[in-house]
Amino acid sequence: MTEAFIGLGANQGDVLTTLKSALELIDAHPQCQLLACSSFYRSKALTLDDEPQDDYLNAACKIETQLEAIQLLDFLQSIEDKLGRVRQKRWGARTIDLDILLFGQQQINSSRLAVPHPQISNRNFVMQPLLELDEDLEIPTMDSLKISAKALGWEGLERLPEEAQ
Ligand code: A4P
Ligand code: MG
Repeated sequence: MTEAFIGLGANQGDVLTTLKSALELIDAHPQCQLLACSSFYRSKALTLDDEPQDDYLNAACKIETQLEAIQLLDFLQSIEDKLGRVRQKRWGARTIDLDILLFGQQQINSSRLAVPHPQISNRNFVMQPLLELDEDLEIPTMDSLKISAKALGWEGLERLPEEAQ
């Protein structure tokens, strides 16, 4: 059994409903159990070009799974497909993106999978939800999550108010 953290992001369509559906689908897998989910956060889109994109909703969840990391990736991609993800350009707008942020303390660098997710330390919309789930979370490729998150701050990021969660 492995404890894993998954990042959820969406900026197209009915984003809150889509993210909640993804969480239900993850928990419905016989070999995945949803242990906890962070709040939902609104974040400015990080893009690779100048084309404007809608804000994202981001969150993270903690699961326990009997799957191997690559099987979890296949499963998460099947959920993305089911929820209408169309793969256009890299970092383009999307109905749903599910990233494996951490898979136990494993470090993986294969053609399909990089874990811990290489962008964690650059993204407050990933670090703040992770902190909410586990203040003392240890990430093998990073110094203290708490200190890195503090250094990055809250620019472009806000927690959705309680009534909108
Ligand atoms: N892949 C490698 N490692 C992983 C991993 N740990 N988890 C591979 C999931 N997938 C992983 O992903 C492309 C390929 O990455 C997959 O086929 C898988 O084999 P994709 O979802 O098709 O494309 P992508 O998401 O555009 O690319 P990438 O590089 O995964 O981007 P990111 O890091 O997911 O960033 N702005 C805000 N505010 N909020 C966001 O959530 N997300 C992105 C996408 C950009 N800007 C954003 C946000
Ligand atoms: Mg991705």
